[in-house]
Amino acid sequence: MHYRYLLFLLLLAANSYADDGYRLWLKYDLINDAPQRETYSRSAQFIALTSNTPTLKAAADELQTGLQGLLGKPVPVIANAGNRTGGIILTIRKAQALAKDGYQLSREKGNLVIGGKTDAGVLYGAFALLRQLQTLQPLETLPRTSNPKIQYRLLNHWDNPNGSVERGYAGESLWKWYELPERLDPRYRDYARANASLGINGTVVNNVNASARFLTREYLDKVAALATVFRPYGIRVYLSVYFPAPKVIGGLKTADPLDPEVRKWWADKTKEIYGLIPDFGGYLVKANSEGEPGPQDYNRTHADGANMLAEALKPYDGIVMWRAFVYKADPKADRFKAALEEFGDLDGKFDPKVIVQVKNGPIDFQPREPFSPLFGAMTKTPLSIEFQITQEYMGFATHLVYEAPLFKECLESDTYAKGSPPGAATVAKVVDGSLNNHALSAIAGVANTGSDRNWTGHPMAQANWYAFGRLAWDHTLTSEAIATEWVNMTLTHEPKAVKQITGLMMRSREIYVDYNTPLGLSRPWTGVHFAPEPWQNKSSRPDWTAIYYHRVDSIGLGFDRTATGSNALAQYTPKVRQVWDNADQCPLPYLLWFHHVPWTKKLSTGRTLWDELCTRFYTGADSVSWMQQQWAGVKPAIDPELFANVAGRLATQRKEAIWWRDAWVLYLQPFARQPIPAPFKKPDRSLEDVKRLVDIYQLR
Ligand code: GCW
Repeated sequence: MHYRYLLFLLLLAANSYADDGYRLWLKYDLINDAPQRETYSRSAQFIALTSNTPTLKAAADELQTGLQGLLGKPVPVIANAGNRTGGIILTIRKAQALAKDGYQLSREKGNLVIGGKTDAGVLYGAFALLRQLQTLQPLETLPRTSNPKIQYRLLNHWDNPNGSVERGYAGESLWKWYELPERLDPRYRDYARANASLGINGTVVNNVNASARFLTREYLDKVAALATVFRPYGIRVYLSVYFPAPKVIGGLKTADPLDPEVRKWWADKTKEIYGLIPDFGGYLVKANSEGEPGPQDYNRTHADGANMLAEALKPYDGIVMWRAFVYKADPKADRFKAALEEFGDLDGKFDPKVIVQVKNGPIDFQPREPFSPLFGAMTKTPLSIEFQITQEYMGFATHLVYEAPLFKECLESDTYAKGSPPGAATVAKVVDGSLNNHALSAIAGVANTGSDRNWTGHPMAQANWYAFGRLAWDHTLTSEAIATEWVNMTLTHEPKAVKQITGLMMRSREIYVDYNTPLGLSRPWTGVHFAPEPWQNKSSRPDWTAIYYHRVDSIGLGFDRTATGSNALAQYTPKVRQVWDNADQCPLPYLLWFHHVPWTKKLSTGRTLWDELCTRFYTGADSVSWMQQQWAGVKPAIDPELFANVAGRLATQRKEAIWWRDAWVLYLQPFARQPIPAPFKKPDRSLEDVKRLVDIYQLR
């Protein structure tokens, strides 16, 4: 049989396998557009490697696999292009326009050149070229230069030594601690490829609620083994540390950060780590937060703790990421204000190797939060932003919520820090270091990956990993452009279907907010965080109840954070305050974050608060049917297994959206003492029915 024919049959067979989602967006299936294939093929007759570093080899490998799949023809890797033309050249270059990790795609002397200032830059360029082809963009759009806007682009894994993942909904941990360091699961490499394809360059492999075990030699060997797999892909490993480790595993009597023996312990431990992992990235710390120990146990400050670790890292190229997620069990306090109250005075007191890592919002990864006031207030300290990719408060792995609009909403928020004009001091500009001229810049996403074959449980949740990575590289990309890319690479090229799915994704977060926490409601409390349980009023601490957050009473709903209430608004710059301070002008998405609003108050929509809430709950839940219809409409363009997976999850989402709507309206109605407005119908179950459902879901 002619080899071309055989190849064709093989590709056909490969493409007709049911899609289990394992390949993520790196699908590399044959592209269906013959002229496009032809143009690219002419420019991809060989791949020339100008040097043989592991990272350049990884780039060549990826291109070879990718092009073979996409173009349906083998592409040889050669050592030197010599005078040959019509190929791809991978090379390090010193171009002015290139920042560290940046890449340049250009056409030079009959070849396609992928240049980077570093090996990693070339690798990112190789992925960019593949993306260009996967999204069917013509080669004519070259040359192109792209530099990352943020230096440290990290995933944070909340993975435990026993294989469980805190707030993980896609199976167990990816890391098989009991097999490491001897066996390296091939999946580690695919994990690294996926991240490198986005420009993610670091991974914190263990939970911020950290076990001291990770700093023992036994576990460091395991972590070092992971690092060997990640290294060629430009990914450095980091560890979350348990602050009292010097006591727990070091046998010291104290973990006081100002104690010389403790400092020496950390210096020695750090040296040991760098001996095993020469490119170790550094430490992430959750201290004096939710019961985790920290420097305050010794009457020291967060800065004392962070600076001690920075000192230990001084001889090496590593950083400290110190989390600002802190709040005390004070019944009179407003948790919203806690982080700035503890960190504000420390601004300017951190070692240059320290980045303070701040969650996007002041409370905790709610479906919508205002941006954290720290971003506008701490100008002397580099601040990293922490987003949560895993859907702790967003329906786990059953609800389809595309998160890019949430990420963007926060990044584009204006802090008006330092009296800046509109648009000059957005959260993005604080985080990328440009506003305050910081040398360090970082962004972190709490990973949604797990041992499920498709990595993220919900197939569409892959888009959230993807979107986080793309925005970490370039926060100016639009949510829609990212969704379009992802759909093209992952689901289908059929133009109508691409448009329809992108449209569905773009509306999904707003729909979720409507049936979950509309108008600025929030719903954290201690527990599994799946369904809203607005009636939850008992806990070991007041700020771990639901009533603490929504403040319902017979007069109205919402948390007064103006001067008549907790005055949390005073933590923002005056211009920001102005936007949110007045209940008549406050944008509706944030209303109940800042105001206790009477049930009968007329809102800008013309409806009363109660009627508006009901409208949102009901239309939100109904919109899930719209999502189902949209999905049903793209069936012919989608792999059947994947189609059925998403369709099934949407049906569950619909059921739960109605349940959650019912939970809220049935709970709130006795306070509002008003009927459910037409055309909506009163739920046909009772509050007791709904509560029982929640109990069942929480049975272990
Ligand atoms: O929202 C809370 C989560 C905890 C998490 C904590 C944090 C890792 O419910 O599971 O702990 O945030 O971010 O530290």
